[in-house]
Amino acid sequence: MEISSVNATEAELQAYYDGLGAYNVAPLWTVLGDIQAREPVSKVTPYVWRWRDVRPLVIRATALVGTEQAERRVLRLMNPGLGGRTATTQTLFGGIQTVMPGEIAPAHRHTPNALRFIIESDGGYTAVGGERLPMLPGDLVLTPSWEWHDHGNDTQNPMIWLDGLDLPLMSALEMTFHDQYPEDTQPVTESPGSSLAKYGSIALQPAWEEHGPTGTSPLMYYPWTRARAALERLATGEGGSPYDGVIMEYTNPRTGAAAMSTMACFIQLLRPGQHTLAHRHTTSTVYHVVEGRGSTRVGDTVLEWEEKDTFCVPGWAFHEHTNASPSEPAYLFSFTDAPVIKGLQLYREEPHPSGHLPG
Ligand code: 1HN
Repeated sequence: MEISSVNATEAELQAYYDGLGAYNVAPLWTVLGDIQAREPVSKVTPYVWRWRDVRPLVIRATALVGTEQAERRVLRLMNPGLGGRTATTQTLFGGIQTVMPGEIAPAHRHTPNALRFIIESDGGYTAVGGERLPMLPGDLVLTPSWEWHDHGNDTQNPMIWLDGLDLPLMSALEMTFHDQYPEDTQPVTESPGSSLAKYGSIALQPAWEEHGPTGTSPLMYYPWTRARAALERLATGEGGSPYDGVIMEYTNPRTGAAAMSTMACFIQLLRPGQHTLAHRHTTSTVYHVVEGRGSTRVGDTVLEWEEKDTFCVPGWAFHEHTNASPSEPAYLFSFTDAPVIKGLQLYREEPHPSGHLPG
């Protein structure tokens, strides 16, 4: 037996191809090169959404639409490579949400998992599991799949935060269910601080509760004061990762696994002047600059960032970070699709062969 070779004329081939569409069939061999690329080629463009541009747009929206018109007043961070899809990377969505003084965003639940990383606020809350969780700058609040959640601003100043959702993944899976709560707000059944007291006390966990396997964290609130203190403490001793500096993951305290079933969340400190080595991995990432300024080189693109900017890095793209300040640490929050990629046993990671990207 041998590999066969048949020589049809162009006209014969074209006539054949033209006749296929009517039966909803199409040749694989004309597209196999695209389908079977040697490695993933992401359509995601590395991109920075600058706070100095986005903040005025977000504030302007508050004068134009209320939470009556916009159940969630969110500006979507649209990846320029994804052709108008509601997507910041191919699996992750980032948006900037505002809740103005006196406003509430009514209670609902949906299958997409969501996280909130607070950018500006004096207080206010997201209610989840019957508890009103605080939302101060740098805090991380989780609203996992199918949990009722409502947001409220009982302060004098705007609340602005980064929403992180697995929306593009859920749309690809056609797995979006959504439900409206019969009231604007869910009843408050837990006292302030309950989630943190129960699940956030170092490695102590309530012993009377069932510890069944759970994909999502029972802890819904990770305060900035603790995250920052943990990083600062570690930065005095540990070298951290050569690719990410001192980086810690927000975990599910019961299992040590990622905070949510589809998204992993991280906080990292880049030391003054630190220039990390380059690597790549099959997870994509949305970053938010909590403090500091610097740049992230992604392939031959340089993303310059400063405080409150949000940027994305596609999967399987080499990237390295630089903290531009000689005296101050930079703090980056990020979320990735790692639980999905790792759960499907598709995680790969490799260092750049030269250590750093050229340029
Ligand atoms: C949503 O429900 C929220 O609950 C935020 O705050 C952003 C983006 C797309 C679809 C639903 C929220 C969202 C969202």
